[in-house]
Amino acid sequence: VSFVVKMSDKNFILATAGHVDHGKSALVKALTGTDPDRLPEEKARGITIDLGFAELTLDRPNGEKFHIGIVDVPGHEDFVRNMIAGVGSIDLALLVVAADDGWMPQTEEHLQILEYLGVKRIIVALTKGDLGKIDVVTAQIREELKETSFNSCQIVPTSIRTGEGIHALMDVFVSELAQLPPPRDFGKPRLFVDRAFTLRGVGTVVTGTLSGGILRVGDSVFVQPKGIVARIRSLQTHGRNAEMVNPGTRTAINLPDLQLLTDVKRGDVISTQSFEATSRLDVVLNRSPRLQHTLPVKSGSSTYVHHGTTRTLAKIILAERDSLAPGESTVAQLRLEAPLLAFVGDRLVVRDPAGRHTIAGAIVFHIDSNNIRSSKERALLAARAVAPDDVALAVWTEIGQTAFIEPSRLLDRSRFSASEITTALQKLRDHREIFLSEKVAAKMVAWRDLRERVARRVDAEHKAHPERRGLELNDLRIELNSLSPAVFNALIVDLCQAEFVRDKSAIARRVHRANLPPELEAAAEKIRAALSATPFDPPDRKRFSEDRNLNEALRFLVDHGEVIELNREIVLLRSAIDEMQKTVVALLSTNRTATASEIRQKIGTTRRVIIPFLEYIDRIGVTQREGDLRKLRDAKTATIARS
Ligand SMILES: Nc1nc2c(ncn2[C@@H]2O[C@H](COP(=O)(O)OP(=O)(O)O)[C@@H](O)[C@H]2O)c(=O)[nH]1
Ligand SMILES: [Mg+2]
Repeated sequence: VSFVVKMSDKNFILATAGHVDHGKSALVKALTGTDPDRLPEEKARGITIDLGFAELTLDRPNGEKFHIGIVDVPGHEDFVRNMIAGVGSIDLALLVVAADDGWMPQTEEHLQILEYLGVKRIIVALTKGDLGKIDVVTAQIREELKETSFNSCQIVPTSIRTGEGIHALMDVFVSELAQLPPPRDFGKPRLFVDRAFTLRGVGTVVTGTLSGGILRVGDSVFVQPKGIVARIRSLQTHGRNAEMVNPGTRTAINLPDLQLLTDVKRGDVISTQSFEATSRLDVVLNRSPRLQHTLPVKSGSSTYVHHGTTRTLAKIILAERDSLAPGESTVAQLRLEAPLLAFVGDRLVVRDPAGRHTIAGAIVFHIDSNNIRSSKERALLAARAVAPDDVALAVWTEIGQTAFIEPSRLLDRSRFSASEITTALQKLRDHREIFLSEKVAAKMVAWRDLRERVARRVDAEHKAHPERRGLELNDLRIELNSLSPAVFNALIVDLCQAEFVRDKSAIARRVHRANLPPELEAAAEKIRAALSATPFDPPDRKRFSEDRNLNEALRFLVDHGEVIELNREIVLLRSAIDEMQKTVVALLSTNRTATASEIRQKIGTTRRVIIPFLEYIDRIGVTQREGDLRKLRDAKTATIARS
């Protein structure tokens, strides 16, 4: 059978939910022809233990196709952990309630889990319709869902015995999926591994539901949280090879470089970027009002935190209270025993430390929570949990709590794309809320403070040293050593857009003109006199560094180009250098080449001076060294010199 996936096709993931024995797996088989119970133990016991998978392709009246990856979950209370792993990145849930049994404990628990995970839409299949009581149970389900966001969901009676409702259910799938946006692609694919196995001749294969972005054959991937690198040799979706796989697709990845279990196992995350895993998460923790007769969750208590297909023990620290009762929500920090690759906006399920009851849900609003400084900042960030799709809010609050940040790293671990974040940053810049350059984003108030601090410092330098060209950048860098080089450079560039200029290694007010104060004028005269007495063989520079005034005056003369520093010992008047250079050019224009000693004699200087001098004119591009000889660097210089 040739199978072509068209652009107009859409991929979605649907998962079952509901109490054990209510007919979930049988319904998946009736819908798809695939028995999702694949393990021998499942067949023997007639019960789903682990996740099962099937595929359903449905046509829309408009010719579009929906490819639905189905995840069948276990209903038994012992396997809720597996159930949570199956419903982590789904678009639609099929809540199964048997007509002969009605609403049962895991119907309830699964419903709460779906709510905690932010599932937006469900369909109820009222199974075993052949066993009666459809009206009664429909009324019961309506009553149970009354206070939830699913209160107007469709309830479809089905029976695998009579075939009733199977096609009606498919029609409802189509009408529901037609209303859903396609699974989000924000350029950060994550595949939460739900199976990892080895195939003979193929090697290690992992499977999972792909979310957040696209995977392609040949991609380098990271196995998180360990960060092991591997390459995708091939990709499959529902048994068919694919060059690339879209989000919302059941995906099998062949990663032959990896060793099963040591390198990769269920619960790991495959990503294409080397994101860091984190052990501390700031979350809004909420407890369903449906939880009755349960004890409050106490601050400091141990719990299981479920994320994607993994779970880890975690301590819950409530931010503003000692305990949390059903129906309440609060800001909390999760201190995880093992790091997770979590994104801002991710949803978590919290269970008791024995793994028997689901006690809360959580929305991650900040990762690496060590950075948060005050409870005020925490509250500001927590607003994200209320509006998880608000990229402007996310960006603004992130900037608010990081002094200076590289734009490409801002909210990299979030459910927003790089371009959404860039657009939000540019808007903030246009409104003058932030300073933004290629390498730095910062709150405008913080940036202005920094700019003013440097301005004051430059002004002080001008006042203290009017003879200097400005404040040495190296000195400033040391004073501002808490800034990263990128921030420092951005700051200097920004200052030099307006009132400031860079003058070699210093920064100065644009209007600043260095001048010698009267007390240094005499010292400068002394230096000029000493240097011009023997212009080609000047006194050692040390003579000018004994005295503070001489030192300052010399620095001024060097800054202004009146004196040239050949090295630590030798300084010459520019007029002397010019004359020496003219002599060299004239000599080399006629002779083409000359030795250092010939040049020295022609100029009438000493060995001490000639070598640093020649190196200097080499450096500035007048001459060029060839073994023991010097020649002019280019013919043009020679021509100009001759003419
Ligand atoms: N009479 C009747 N039995 C059903 C129907 N659907 C499922 N069953 C039976 O209910 C039992 C449990 O079904 P299963 O699919 O394993 O339930 P699950 O635990 O929810 O996956 C099996 O013996 C099925 O044959 C139905 O529509 N009518
Ligand atoms: Mg089952």
